Amino acid sequence: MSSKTIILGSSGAGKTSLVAAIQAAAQAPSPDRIRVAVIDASEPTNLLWTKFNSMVLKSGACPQVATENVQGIDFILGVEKRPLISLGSSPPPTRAVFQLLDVPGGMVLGDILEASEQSLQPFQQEMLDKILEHMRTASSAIICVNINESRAANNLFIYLPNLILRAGIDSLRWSRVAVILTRCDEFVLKTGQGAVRLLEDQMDPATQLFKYSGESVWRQLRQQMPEAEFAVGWSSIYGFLPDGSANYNSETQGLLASGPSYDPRHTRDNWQPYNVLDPFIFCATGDRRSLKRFKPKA
Ligand SMILES: Nc1nc2c(ncn2[C@@H]2O[C@H](COP(=O)(O)OP(=O)(O)OP(=O)(O)O)[C@@H](O)[C@H]2O)c(=O)[nH]1
Ligand SMILES: [Mg+2]
Repeated sequence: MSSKTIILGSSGAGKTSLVAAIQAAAQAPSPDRIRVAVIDASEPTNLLWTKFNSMVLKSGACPQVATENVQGIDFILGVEKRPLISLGSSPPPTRAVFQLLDVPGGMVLGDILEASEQSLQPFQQEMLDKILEHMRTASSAIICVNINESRAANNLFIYLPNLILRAGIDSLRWSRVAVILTRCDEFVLKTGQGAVRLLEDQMDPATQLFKYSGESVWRQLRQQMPEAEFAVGWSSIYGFLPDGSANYNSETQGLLASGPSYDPRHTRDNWQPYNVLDPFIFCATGDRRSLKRFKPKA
């Protein structure tokens, strides 16, 4: 199974963070019968993961600098579905091969798409060409939306139709589109212990998404890719504590325990990224896990 995937989203939507948290998420206990392990990763991908994990352990926070160039993230996950009742040996894990392209949201969904072709710097043109090529050959897309930002700040919805047009209306072959409402810890921070329950039981992610994006952008995508499956869900790299409250401290902009008396043991015991693997598993296998299917009206 393989998934060539493009990750899109405005600057600060949390694309790079989502990708950086994959290894930590794979090491955390699985919430359902699917167990995921990293089998292999390219050198730059390993470096991204190692830096991210050690930064979270050392300081309890993981600020990312804005991505400046397109970055290939390549890895293989082993995805194993444990049987309900174990009868001897379980089937071997399925290998899911990922070739992702992380994109600098600020530069692409803004400066580059606004400029005329003639005025693009050579490095910008090269970047745009790489992105369009990856979009054309990808089998799926992950679209990150920072659910805490106002609609105006989510430039994505202004520029996505233009980007798709440039890739070529008939040349996209995405069979799966995962829309991820990122930074959901901040979104329900004030709810305290009921935060996770509020997200999972009382908030429909598709309804929240449409409040930001409207439906027309998804309608357009669906018309171009009638076979594609669309799914939407929440994610958080900081995650939630066992009592259901967000493991996030808005003052330090890190894990709840970050700050002057930070103790890495707290992170080791409590840090569990939330739904971070789900878009990747969905893109590679079609298993939606926490994601909900949504059908933009045709
Ligand atoms: N609270 C919270 N903050 C997050 C989360 N994910 C990312 N962030 C923060 O959001 C900021 C932006 O994250 P990035 O991953 O750099 O965003 P990006 O989409 O890659 O942005 P560009 O590279 O500029 O396109 C960083 O400071 C992250 O620490 C999350 O799940 N929860
Ligand atoms: Mg980035």
